[in-house]
Amino acid sequence: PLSYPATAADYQILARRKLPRFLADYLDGGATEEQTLRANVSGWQDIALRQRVLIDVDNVDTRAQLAGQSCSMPVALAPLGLAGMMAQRGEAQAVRAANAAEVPFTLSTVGICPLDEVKAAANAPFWFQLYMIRDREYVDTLLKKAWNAGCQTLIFTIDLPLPGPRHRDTRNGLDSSGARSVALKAQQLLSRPGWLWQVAIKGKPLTFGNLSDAVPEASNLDSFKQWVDTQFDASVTWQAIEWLRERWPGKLILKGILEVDDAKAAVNVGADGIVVSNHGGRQLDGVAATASKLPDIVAAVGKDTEILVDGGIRNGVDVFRALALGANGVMVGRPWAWALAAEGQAGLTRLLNTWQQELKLAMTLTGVTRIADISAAHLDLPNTHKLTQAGEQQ
Ligand code: HOC
Repeated sequence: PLSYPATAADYQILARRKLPRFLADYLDGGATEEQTLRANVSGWQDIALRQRVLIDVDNVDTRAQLAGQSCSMPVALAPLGLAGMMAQRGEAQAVRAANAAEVPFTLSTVGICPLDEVKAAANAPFWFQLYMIRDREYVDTLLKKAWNAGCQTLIFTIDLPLPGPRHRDTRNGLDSSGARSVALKAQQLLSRPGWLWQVAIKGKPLTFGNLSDAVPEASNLDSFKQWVDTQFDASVTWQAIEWLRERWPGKLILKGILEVDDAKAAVNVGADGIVVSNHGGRQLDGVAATASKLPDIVAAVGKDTEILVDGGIRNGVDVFRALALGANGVMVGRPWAWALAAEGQAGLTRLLNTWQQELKLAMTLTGVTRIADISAAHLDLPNTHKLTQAGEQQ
């Protein structure tokens, strides 16, 4: 049965009440005017479904495979920087919730809990996300650590040659130009949840996951953020995939593809999958919503590679919409961190269960019983965008 809180919107409100403003804004915010951030959400909402009746939908199955892993539904938790600050030992709680809901969890390079802590908390393989930081030896070590922690899927984020302009972060002093002011720090300290107070009072250091060894003064958020922001390597090209392939024996998924030509290039370099993504509207404001870019990419490369999509997906019906446009699955970002911030592991498990129920309901009322059978035929698309089946444009 459904109960309150359950939706991403419920959890966003509760998360904002609990988190210090700089963290809530870091999570919620996007680049520049946040137009793409909003467009991502409305891009899905604008797609109508076709209600069908008197079809045998007694046995609807939401199960699917993502990167060869069996899941209760084709939804994976996206990598989120600093996610582990949204709740105490946040990523460890999140991986337990993901395991309970049987969906893959992705640990970010700039997460808080280190790989071995997440491994100890997990009872299924999780995914690791990579930023190509300038120190390649460190990247090499990270890849080995991730593989040894049982990660079989690497999500390589390719749309962050440098951090996007996040004005909320600048307003809150969480940017690469300098530390938060003393007044701001005091205000933020007063609004900290209990466990962050503990950190402040007892001087127990925050750890910065897998980067702890690499970052000078890594117990300090300001210096961590400044160091990280200088580490993104804007000189990375497609050749880096070859370098990665030599070092990563598992599946390789490229995250941050928005154009057909880049999707084709990803297939050509042998990626096992792609994530159609604009980084949740956090990088180049003004690029199109992922929902509007997905169909052309599916048409161009859908048969050759696994396609995930993220950005603005807020419920199980949005998951259905993405699958109907030809995605093999979705990655969810902010909603999982909202649920984690609001209610920890239990909240995230509940959010994921709600999404599964919503996906099942969408399948039931559109008359489709298996994930693989969801197609554009279940959407009420405007004539100009009509698809005969997933990936084939008229
Ligand atoms: C302090 C770490 O994916 C984001 C992240 C990347 C930035 C890392 C900052 O905020 O979009």
